[in-house]
Amino acid sequence: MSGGMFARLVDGLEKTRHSLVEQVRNITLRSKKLDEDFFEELEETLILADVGVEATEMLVKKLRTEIHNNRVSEPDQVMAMFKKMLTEILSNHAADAASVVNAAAVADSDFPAAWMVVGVNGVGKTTTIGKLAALHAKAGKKVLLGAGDTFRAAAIDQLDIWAQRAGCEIVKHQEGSDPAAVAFDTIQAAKARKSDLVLLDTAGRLHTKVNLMEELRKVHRVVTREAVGFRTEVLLVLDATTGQNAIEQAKIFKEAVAVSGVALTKLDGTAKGGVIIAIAGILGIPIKYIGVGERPEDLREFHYGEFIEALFA
Ligand SMILES: Nc1nc2c(ncn2[C@@H]2O[C@H](COP(=O)(O)OP(=O)(O)OP(=O)(O)O)[C@@H](O)[C@H]2O)c(=O)[nH]1
Ligand SMILES: [Mg+2]
Repeated sequence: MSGGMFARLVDGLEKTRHSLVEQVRNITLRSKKLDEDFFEELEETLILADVGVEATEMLVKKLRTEIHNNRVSEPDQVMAMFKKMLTEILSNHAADAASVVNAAAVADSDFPAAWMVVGVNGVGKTTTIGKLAALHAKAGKKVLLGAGDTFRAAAIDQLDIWAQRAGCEIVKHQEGSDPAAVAFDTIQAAKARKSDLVLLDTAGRLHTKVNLMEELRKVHRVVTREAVGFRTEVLLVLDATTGQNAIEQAKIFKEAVAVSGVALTKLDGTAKGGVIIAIAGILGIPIKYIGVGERPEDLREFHYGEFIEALFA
């Protein structure tokens, strides 16, 4: 990655760096010894940074063990351990994310692929599809979009604009039509046209609305049944600004449709980026993409090493 790109990542993570890394550093600087007060303060800070209760407990427990085993007594030695631990959590589930949409590193055998993009309203599904389409079209892939959000005419138009920008094709039906039928037609078209990558948009839905989740299952069934020979994946888009709510969403979407990866958007401008630790550590869903801005190049493949370096920069 070029220096400029890394600088943008560092910029995008500024608020999360402040709420997470700098706060923890402050505690280590302030504390005179590694006593109960220290661990309590640490716990509080991690929870405030949206790491979440479960992941925080796991982290603090690990840190205690590590501190004990290594006979660490100075608070200022803790920072390096903390960094190592975050790296471990993020690497656990990222190692297998040599994903199909990793345009640079992907093996040709990973194509053709059909990706269904899901998530609650306004998290950035359509934008993420547009950015992915641009990325892959540029890498020489034949991309086909499916306008599976038939809820609003504007949603179809929005995807259409992305298709034009990326210079790729799109399958669309009228507003109000059955999204499963769009999925079916998109996959048929992909087979006929020998597309490399299908990106199927879906309508935003509240994870708490049972009938809408049922509809999503139906779309997923159509995709998995029809996309024979395609590597099918379900990309869940989560909005980092929603913090812990993203975890609740992920749990429910995961039950409904076999989520295979996460795109965490809007990390720029939020202090709640600590949620990435909870997603990787507790949910165990690989994070494949992060969004740090609205420009196409602000959607980036997630690489844990680079992410940690930018966070601790
Ligand atoms: N700052 C920032 N904005 C983003 C990012 N990703 C998406 N957005 C913005 O989020 C808004 C919603 O994006 P959409 O792609 O329309 O979201 P959606 O999930 O398709 O929404 P629905 O179809 O209504 O459910 C847009 O204004 C995007 O520009 C990001 O990484 N950073
Ligand atoms: Mg949309």
